[in-house]
Amino acid sequence: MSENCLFCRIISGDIPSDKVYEDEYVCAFRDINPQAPVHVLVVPKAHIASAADVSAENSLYVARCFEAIAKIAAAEGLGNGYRVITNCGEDGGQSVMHLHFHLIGGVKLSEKII
Ligand code: DGP
Repeated sequence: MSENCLFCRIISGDIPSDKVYEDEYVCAFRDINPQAPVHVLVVPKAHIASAADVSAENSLYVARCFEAIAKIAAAEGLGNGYRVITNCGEDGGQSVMHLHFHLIGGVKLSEKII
C-alpha cells in the first residue's frame, strides 16, 4: 500500500468506488469516466506502478488480474468480446501510477490502434 496512491486508497476502502470484483490479489471497480457501457478497472492489490514494473516477484498479481478479467467479462455479459488496455508511462498516456487494466465492452468497439 502506498499512502499517496489513489488506487491503493480505493483498494483499502479509504476512497469509495463502485467495486464489481475482489479477491486476495485483485480489486476491480468501475471507471469514474467510462468510455463504453462497461468500463472496469482491474487492479492488482500490490502497488505495482506500471507494466514496466512487472517482474518475476510480482507477476502472480498480473496473472490473477487476467483470471479476474475473464470472470468479470462473463459476469458483465461480454460474451461477444471486449478489449483490455493498459497504458504505461507518460508516452503511453498513463495518468494513475498504479498498474491497471481497462476492461472495456458492451458495444462494438471501433478506433482500433492495432
Ligand atoms: P490511465 O489514464 O490509463 O492511467 O487510467 C486511469 C483511469 O482511472 C481513468 O480512466 C479514470 C480513472 N479514475 C481516475 N480517478 C478515479 C477515481 O477516483 N475513481 C475511479 N473509479 N476511477 C478513477
